[in-house]
Amino acid sequence: MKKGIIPAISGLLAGFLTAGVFFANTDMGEKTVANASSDAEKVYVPFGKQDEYYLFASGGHSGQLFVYGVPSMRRIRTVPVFTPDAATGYGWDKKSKEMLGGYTWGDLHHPAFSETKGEYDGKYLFATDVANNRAAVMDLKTFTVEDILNVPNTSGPHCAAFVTENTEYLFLPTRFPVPINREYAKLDDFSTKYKGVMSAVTFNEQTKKLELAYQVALPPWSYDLSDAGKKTSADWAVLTTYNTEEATTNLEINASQKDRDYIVLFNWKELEKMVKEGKYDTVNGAKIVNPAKHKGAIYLVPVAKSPHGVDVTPDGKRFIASGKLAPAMTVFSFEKAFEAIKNKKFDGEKYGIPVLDYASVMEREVNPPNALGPLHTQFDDKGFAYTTMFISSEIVKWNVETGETVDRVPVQYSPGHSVAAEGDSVSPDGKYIVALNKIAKDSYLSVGPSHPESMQLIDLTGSKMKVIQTAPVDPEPHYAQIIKADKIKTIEVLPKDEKRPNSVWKQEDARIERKGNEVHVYGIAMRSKFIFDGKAERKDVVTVKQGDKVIFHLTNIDLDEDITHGFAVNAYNQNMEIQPGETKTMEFVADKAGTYPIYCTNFCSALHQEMSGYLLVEPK
Ligand code: RUQ
Ligand code: CUA
Repeated sequence: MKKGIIPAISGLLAGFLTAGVFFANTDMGEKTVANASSDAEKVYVPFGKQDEYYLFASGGHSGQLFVYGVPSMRRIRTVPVFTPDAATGYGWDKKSKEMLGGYTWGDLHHPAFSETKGEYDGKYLFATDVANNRAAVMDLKTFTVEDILNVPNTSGPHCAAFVTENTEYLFLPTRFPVPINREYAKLDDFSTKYKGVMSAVTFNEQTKKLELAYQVALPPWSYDLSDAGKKTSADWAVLTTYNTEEATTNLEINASQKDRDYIVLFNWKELEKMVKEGKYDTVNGAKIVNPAKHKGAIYLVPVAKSPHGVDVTPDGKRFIASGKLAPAMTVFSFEKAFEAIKNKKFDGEKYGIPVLDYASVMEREVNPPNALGPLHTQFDDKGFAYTTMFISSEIVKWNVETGETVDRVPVQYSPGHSVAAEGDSVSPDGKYIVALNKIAKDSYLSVGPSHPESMQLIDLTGSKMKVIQTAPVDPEPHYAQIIKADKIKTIEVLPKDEKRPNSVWKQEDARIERKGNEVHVYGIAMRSKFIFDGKAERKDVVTVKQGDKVIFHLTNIDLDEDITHGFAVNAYNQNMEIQPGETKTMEFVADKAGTYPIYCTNFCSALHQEMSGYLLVEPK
């Protein structure tokens, strides 16, 4: 059965993987040097003009999302998602503080746009947190996070997020198997008590909430990368696995023992049906499907050991796996897989899940000469695939139909992912691809031992691929998605809504109400003052007693583009931003007596320095 699986030259390659970056590119030909004039023109976006695309890059363990313009590669925004951010006060105001749930960091991988009929629809962006098992949704009207969901029974949803063709689900398979409910269990009981839980999450556009729909108890393996099917394969999705050896220590060696791991191929429509029919166990409120008990939705496809990326072609006909420890990409056919399932071409079972016969599903193994460390594949509009080579530091362009290599371009250095314009949709644009490099080494002015990493913009429109721009990114770029700029419809000013709870729109309505030991301030921020009490002589002063809970509800009544106010309480560790037309709430206990200046942190007018007031806390 193992015949046909790419021979693993794992000892050698494993050595390259760890040592790879040191020789990366030295034997791969010339270093890319942009041609100063013609390339500069291609990336120059003159003042008054805008970039053609937005690129949303994962901020990794900063827990944030970075927004760049393409082709200029200028960073235009940092959107805090899983980590508090002083620049926007994210994590201090009531809503964001509650969403973050006490966590002070996150590890954001793999952003994914919402889709309609397989096209990015420009409405939402989803992301997951490998550090603390969360999923988030960002509203692209405001570039702010709407909801964060804590996902139970899972640890490190690296293999996410990927959305189905009409954003029915986003899936979060686990990287680290853990017992259900993360209960204590000895590592000796790994194979019986630990599970690789995959979660199906839905997003409700009305309530703007993420919800856990169901989970699947997969074998106790590590799930790495994933992709949803498209068109004829739209009901299906694929995940790569590693450590099917079930090693519990020294994974570097022990998780690479077998010649093969698997791709999990599953039908989410079928799973949805099973859940509707009650074919699940309820554990702590989560509906968990057991694939050994309820068959017909999940299959395993053998693949060369320790695969990393798996990517579905834009036409939905194939999925391509890349191997960290195999020097090749393996092309599989969905159609062949469906046939094999129909004809029960199985090669045994694992944990009750049928294993499909490799030769019946595999179409070809693609092995470009001297290309080492294939990780991820993207696509253009002409049937070409672009695979990043971590070890040989290049992007290889190849023909999906024939497997033939057509072009290759060195990048600086060690690309993990790359991202093509509209690359994960059913219709990639084919104009640009950006290499997301893990190592920038000598690319920028040195800032000491730790360097920023880099993203390199590659022009795909000429006869040869060409690097035409580079931008630092810090920390390392995990994944990114690129969307046509005109698909995103932001709002510049939040609508004046007099019925919005706690909002105040007229200065005379600003007031301070005491309820027991709670002090509620219904105030206004405007150029260039705070009004907490519209009837008081000193309208910008709040006086409370030590131990009181103070609740500020502040509305920015400047309905003007880019007039954002800040609200900070000096020496009280409180800070938030209030965007034009927005109402924000901040609450804290005034446990320190004394005199505390309040000031606006966002430069908003010539008299911004005058936008201040006082919080007076009378001693007990
Ligand atoms: S992974 S370098 Cu976090 Cu996306 Cu492949
Ligand atoms: Cu408001 Cu500065």
